[in-house]
Amino acid sequence: MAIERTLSIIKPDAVAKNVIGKIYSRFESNGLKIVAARMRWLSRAEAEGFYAVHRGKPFFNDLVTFMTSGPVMIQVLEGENAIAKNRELMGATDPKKAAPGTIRADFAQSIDANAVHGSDGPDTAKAEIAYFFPEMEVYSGR
Ligand code: RTP
Ligand code: MG
Repeated sequence: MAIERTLSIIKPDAVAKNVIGKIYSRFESNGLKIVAARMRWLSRAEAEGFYAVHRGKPFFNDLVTFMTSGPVMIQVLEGENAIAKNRELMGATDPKKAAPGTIRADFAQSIDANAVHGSDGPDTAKAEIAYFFPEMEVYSGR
């Protein structure tokens, strides 16, 4: 199976709940290595640019307001099948529908404040990683 990289964001609700370490531990114990990381408080323009694919959707404004409501922890995860693996660990977008034991089931309270972001495919992973990290600041775990 291919070694992949994916972009993960621990959203403002989970940072405020002080569970960055608990979420990192799930990545690490499931074969995902943190190969870049930074804490940032996103500007509105940065959040709008990051979620540009959702521009025009009814939830876009609330999403951007939420993502700029406090600091976020942004990381690149590397490992076998990292994109799908991270999505599996995150659980469904709506925490009420997320499988037991997933990050969203355990740490999120609503579809808006849903604890984590993860890239949804190889193209978005590449673009999202480049949005936050120059290539020289991503350290291969191998
Ligand atoms: P994310 O991009 O944050 O990892 O979440 P996702 O792939 O599971 O969900 P996506 O469809 O990409 O939506 C991005 C974020 O927008 C909010 N959302 N609200 N009210 C709604 O119907 C609705 N749909 C999406 C969620 O906070 C979701 O994480
Ligand atoms: Mg998404």
